[in-house]
Amino acid sequence: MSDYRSLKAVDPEIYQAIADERARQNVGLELIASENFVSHAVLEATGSVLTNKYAEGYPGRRYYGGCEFVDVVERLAIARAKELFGAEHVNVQPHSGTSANMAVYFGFLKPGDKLMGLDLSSGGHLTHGHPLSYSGHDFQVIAYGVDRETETIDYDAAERLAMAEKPKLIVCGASAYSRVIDFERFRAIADKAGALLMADIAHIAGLVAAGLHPSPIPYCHFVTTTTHKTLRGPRAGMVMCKEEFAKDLDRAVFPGIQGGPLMHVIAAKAVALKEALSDGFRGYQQQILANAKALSARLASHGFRIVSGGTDNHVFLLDVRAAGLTGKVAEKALDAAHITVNKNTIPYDPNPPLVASGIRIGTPALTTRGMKEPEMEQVGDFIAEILRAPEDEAVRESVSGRIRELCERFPLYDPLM
Ligand code: DSN
Repeated sequence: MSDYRSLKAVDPEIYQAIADERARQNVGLELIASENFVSHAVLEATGSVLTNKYAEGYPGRRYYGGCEFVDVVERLAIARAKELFGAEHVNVQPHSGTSANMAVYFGFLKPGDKLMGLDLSSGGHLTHGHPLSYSGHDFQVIAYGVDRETETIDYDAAERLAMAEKPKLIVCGASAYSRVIDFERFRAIADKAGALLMADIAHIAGLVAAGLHPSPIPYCHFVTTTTHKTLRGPRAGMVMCKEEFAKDLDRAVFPGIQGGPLMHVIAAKAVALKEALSDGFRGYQQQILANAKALSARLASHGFRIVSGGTDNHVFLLDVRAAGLTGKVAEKALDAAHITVNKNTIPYDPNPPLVASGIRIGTPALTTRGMKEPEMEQVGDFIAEILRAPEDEAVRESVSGRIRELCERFPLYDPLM
């Protein structure tokens, strides 16, 4: 070769965009519940020469030569995931949570089969049967929801639905749900209805790994997850299952729905899983929970309604109608002040998803920066100030300045990295 020039020299535009994004991450308050900041070690693995390697197949059974080192990587990732979650079988190749879910559907359902999942507007995910996703396109979808009063999953109604419809697969798990999910109850419903059960723990995987949310592993035939949310790994997915489904699951991932695995990302997953097995991870997850409680309580003290009255996990939904706003306006106003959240429908929302009546707030990323309850109270005050005066430039300037100072106290990535 060899072009040893730096990214800056080869492609200054991309270099600059990355530098700008690093600065944005450093100086803003990241409250998107599904985002986090990975360690330098995870970043290093993600940016490694493993990106060059084709490795279709599985360790020891590849369709390409030269796989001896990537086999080491994938075996380590699998072993660590098994140990962390207590799973019988793990496939670490899914590129994302969406492909992890797709692998289970592809492997164990036929087009037209009945799939039962949590409705998007109740906090479910697109891949749990939304009509615009492959999951809603290929399967006959039956959606369960949350109770209008408690805004928590209505297990009795879900059971009645399952008994009436007899789905082939029930999906439990959520993208915007702040309460504990009762996997044992779901298993009882699935058994009664003769269904398979899949838990999608993309959001709560770190809490489950740390023993701070009940584990779905004993109850579910399949457990899917992303690796980049509370688990704090690279952007990717993973599937766990009982041994009896292992062969069909692996075939569904490759060659069913994917080709070559992203070995650099699998290496980064292995690193993140090692971090999750290390001392300190449980404390980190405990702080995520404490921070979510502190932040939601502070916002409630400012007169905002928290959906379902609070949170048991890393996330909560804030009903912004109290400030006369929509989620869309709130997201934009907060973004302008360097507070990043996403608009989100709330249960039985009168507004469509692109407008929404709420915002979703999560604490994993700020917790990674080292922020604790006192900082959460400050952050709650910043959010309330902005939402009360979303158009006021003086307020925005003032809050942004205080956010800059706060972020400087909790540095993230080395600016020269
Ligand atoms: N987009 C993710 C989230 O924000 O929850 C789920 O795919």
